[in-house]
Amino acid sequence: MDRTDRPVVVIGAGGHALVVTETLRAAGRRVRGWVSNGGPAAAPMTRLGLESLGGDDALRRIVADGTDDVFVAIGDNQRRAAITDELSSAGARFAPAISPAATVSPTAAIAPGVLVMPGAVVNALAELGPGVIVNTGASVDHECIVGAFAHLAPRSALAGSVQVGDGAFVGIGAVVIPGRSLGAWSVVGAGAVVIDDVPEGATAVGVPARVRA
Ligand code: JB2
Repeated sequence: MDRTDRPVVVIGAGGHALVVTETLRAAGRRVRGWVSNGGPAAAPMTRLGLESLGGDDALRRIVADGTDDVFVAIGDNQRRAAITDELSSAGARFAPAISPAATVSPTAAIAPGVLVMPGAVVNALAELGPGVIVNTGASVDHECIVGAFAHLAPRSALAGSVQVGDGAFVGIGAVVIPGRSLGAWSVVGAGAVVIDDVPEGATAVGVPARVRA
């Protein structure tokens, strides 16, 4: 079976799982259902016509069976990283979820488990690590390097050659000028304008962005 013919099981059942499911479908993938540790009741995923396949026990069986690809659709960067690491060790295969309404350079390097949402732009020689989220309308310019499990929120923008550390979060509408670095697990607040490097684990907010004490 061609890899793109493999069904996909979405992990998570919240708002992030909704947008991941629609992106997978738009990219031509069949989503077989979802697994979550939150139970099937009232999950928004039912409104997309999907069913719960169970919780983490079901997920272990699905991975061991090997018929499906999986996509970790959990917005929290640490949780997404932890689950991905566990599933990688168990031999899971991770689908990409790249919207056909995004513009992705053929020279960009996209790791497994990356989400690129509609309206996003990923330019020449950019690198997106495993589990990165490039959310709706976000842009990643030439030669940016975005570390594993980072999240670029909607309409955020990285200018050329920005480096984003693992697990960093760039808030909605925030921008980063060329060549700056965001440390691992740092947070950039909504609408911030980053003109200086942001240290590892720091939170930077405002215009221009300042690290919060
Ligand atoms: O260990 C787990 C686990 N931890 C959380 N195993 C499994 N199988 N599922 C897990 N989950 C599931 O992830 C929860 O049961 C829940 O269904 C989902 C998280 O949903 P939540 O509504 O908390 O957030 P989200 O990740 O869908 O969306 C957040 O992040 C997005 C990027 C929100 O902030 C969104 O607004 C945002 N766009």
